[in-house]
Amino acid sequence: MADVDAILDGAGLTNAKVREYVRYWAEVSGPERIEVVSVADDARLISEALDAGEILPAGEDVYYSRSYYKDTARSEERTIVATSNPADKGVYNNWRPAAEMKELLTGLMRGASAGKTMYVIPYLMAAPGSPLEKYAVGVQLTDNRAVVLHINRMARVSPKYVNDLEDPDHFVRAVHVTGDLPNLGQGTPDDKRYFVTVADERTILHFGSSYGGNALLGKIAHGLRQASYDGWASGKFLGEQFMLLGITDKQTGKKWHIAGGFPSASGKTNLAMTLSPDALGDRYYVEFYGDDIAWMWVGDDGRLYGMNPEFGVFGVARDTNEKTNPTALEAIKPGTKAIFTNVAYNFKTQETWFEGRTPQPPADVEGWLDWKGNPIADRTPQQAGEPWAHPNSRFTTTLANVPNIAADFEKPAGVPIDGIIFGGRTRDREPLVRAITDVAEGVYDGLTLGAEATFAADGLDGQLRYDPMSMRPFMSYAEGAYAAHWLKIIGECTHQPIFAHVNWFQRDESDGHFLWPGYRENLRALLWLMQLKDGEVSGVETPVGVIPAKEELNLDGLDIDPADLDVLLTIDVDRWKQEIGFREEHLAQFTGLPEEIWAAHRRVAKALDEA
Ligand code: OXD
Ligand code: MN
Repeated sequence: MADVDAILDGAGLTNAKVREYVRYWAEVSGPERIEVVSVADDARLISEALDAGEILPAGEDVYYSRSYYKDTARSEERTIVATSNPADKGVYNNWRPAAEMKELLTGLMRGASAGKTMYVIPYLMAAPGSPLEKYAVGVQLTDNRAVVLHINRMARVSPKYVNDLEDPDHFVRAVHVTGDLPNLGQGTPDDKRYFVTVADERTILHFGSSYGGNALLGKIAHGLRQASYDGWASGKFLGEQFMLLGITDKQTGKKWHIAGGFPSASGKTNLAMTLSPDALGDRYYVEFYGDDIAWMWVGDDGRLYGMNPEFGVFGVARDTNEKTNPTALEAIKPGTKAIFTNVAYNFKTQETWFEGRTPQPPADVEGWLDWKGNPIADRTPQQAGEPWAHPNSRFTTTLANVPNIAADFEKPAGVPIDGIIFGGRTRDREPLVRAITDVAEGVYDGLTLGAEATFAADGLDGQLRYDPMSMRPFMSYAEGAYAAHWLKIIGECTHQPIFAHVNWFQRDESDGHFLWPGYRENLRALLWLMQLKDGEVSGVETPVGVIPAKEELNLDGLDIDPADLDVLLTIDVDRWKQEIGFREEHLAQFTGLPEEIWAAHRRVAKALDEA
């Protein structure tokens, strides 16, 4: 291996603590070469990756990559949060002792980068100058060039972000070693993959994957698990799996910002990138800030502020089309330098395709390969119905490629948050929108967020898979302390955001059709919420929050069956009473849940009993 110091000198990486960290892990994983990355290297790295066949061209300045076929999604069972304090063990964080995990991971990583290049990627998960900048600095080490290309799109990358730190030791150490993918026993009892965040040491050790959700450490492990832990440990902020958007009413000049958590497959990216419905003309302008992560803190003016720490979007490709998400399509068009992963690819025409992109796959199958690289033309009749793209196939593109990216998305001060919304895919019970003005009830609603699961075999049909604040896979410390931290941060605001629960997925009981048209029309529910916050409408009080009076919802130009609207704006008290029982069991798992949350639960239960 070349002289590490000479390489770091050559790259202008001067932080002595970073250099020590790079030397240590280079000793462990034993790469053949070391290279320090800056975003300015992207074009060269793209061309090297093309030459090596690690990525393929997918049109002008757009690329295609395929991950190993057993390595296409996040693995929750293999993901662990480790600390030195057993009290950090929660229901969802898979807690293990730090010392045990560091030893195990060091063993797995030892010599595992032999023959490869170790890329040193100094990054920042914030706009420079952000009040949270100190928590946003990290250095990822990876032995995978395709991972580097993704990080260049998802984070701000340059040695300048780590050189002049006030405390040179205060950066996240994020080590990624891919491992020998065909020999890791994925999904077997002998699974060798470990994705560990040693949260109290701000060290991330991921071994055994090159799929973005396991390998882009700035995003998934630092941006969420580590940030959520740091926010709690410092008492200063919340790090959540939230989208963030802005709405401007051009007629009144008002601008609102809304952040919100949605469990996966609940349309978070589509909502984040939404446009105003055509029928509302050009009165409302919707701006995109982020589709997956928000860090939120209390500003000097007593308002809650938020920002998206990411620099790009790592979105699910499936079902992205002109109707569901036109802005995403713009963000991945030729010239954007976007990277597709695990979609179908035509090696003759360099086109890509995924389910839901068009109603039918391309009619002429010549040249088309499925996500595993197998020719579609060779499929047997039995294989004919198999998807062309992996259901978790992705696109990766920078925020600036999204046409309605907010003009101030890089403003270090962040933006004031007016509303916090939660929403899952729920076929009944949840109305279109219910607003919650009490903070404890809002936090309670977030903790009991869920998305519908059909565990028919277990007799749990119709129950929710609870996903507190949509953070279930990213929870880094005990849930009771997490709830207390939420109450503390929002409680410190002198101007509190309004909470709400939204549901675009209610269905008709008899024929199953969706009662609400969804997509761009969802803006109508958000506009009502902001009007409620501003005192322009008063809504209808129910035991579970305030819902719109029918005449308050702006339905201009919307073709909706009045009977469907009735159901969307009603509370099914009996279903809710049943839900209260499930919630009680869910919350009872959490140790140390603040009394305010239990009190909120009891208030809602009592109001339902009296309804
Ligand atoms: C996720 C993601 O897996 O955002 O949640 O990629
Ligand atoms: Mn996510």
